[in-house]
Amino acid sequence: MMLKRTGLLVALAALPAAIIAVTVSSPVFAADPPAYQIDLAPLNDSGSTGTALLSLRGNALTVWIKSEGMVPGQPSAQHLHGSTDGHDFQCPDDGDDTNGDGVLDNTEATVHYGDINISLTESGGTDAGSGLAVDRMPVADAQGKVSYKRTITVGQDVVEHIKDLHIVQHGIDPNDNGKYDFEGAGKSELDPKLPQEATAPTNCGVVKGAAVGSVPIGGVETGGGVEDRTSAGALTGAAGAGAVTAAGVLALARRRMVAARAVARAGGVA
Ligand SMILES: [Cu+2]
Repeated sequence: MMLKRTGLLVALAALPAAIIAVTVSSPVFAADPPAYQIDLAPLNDSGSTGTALLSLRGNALTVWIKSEGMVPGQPSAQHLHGSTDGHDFQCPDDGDDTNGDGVLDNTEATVHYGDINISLTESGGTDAGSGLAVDRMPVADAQGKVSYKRTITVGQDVVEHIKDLHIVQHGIDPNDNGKYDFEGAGKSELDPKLPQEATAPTNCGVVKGAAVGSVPIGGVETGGGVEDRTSAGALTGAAGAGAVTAAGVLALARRRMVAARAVARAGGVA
């Protein structure tokens, strides 16, 4: 037992050195920040949140997603939405429910977050045509958590416009019965054989700092740009080294989220 623990400590102690070695010896990463963080925020009053990381190694895009507040035991369709031709799409909010039926459906949301660019399936095709391949999408665990990682070969347009893409996860449960059913929100406008609950977006997130390199909206404060570069740099060092460290970044981000919520709760009581 003692020996095992010592071994683990030795391995952990060696990790920072390994990260530095990989980062320094990899000019690609030094020249081109390879990793981008996305914070997933709830849509449709779902309460679903998460953190994702996009990492580029040439044309190999690795996507990590950790999210919670998903519908337990149900598949979550998830995609990279947006455009690679310079159009600046953003996440919608619940006020974009233009038909006023109380659900922000995918068609209403697509006006804001753009079409599916890549379907984040667990196996097989990742094209837009796989967008509703729920049999190949990740399934939330009993606690409503989704954990996803996949490396996908992408086109050069995606590499060059990665900051213009964003992650959307789908699947809501407004009638709170723990499954996708037609009673909660009727039929999906995308496919009447699917419940609206299965296709409506549950969260969305844009690449952090994307506005810096994209179309500026309004007056962007100079301070914001500095902050964005700082956080991107922090990710570059850790996530560029590989899967283990990127997972660490996700874990760190989650801890920060938990800490932030704890602070918020404490503030609320005080
Ligand atoms: Cu989508």
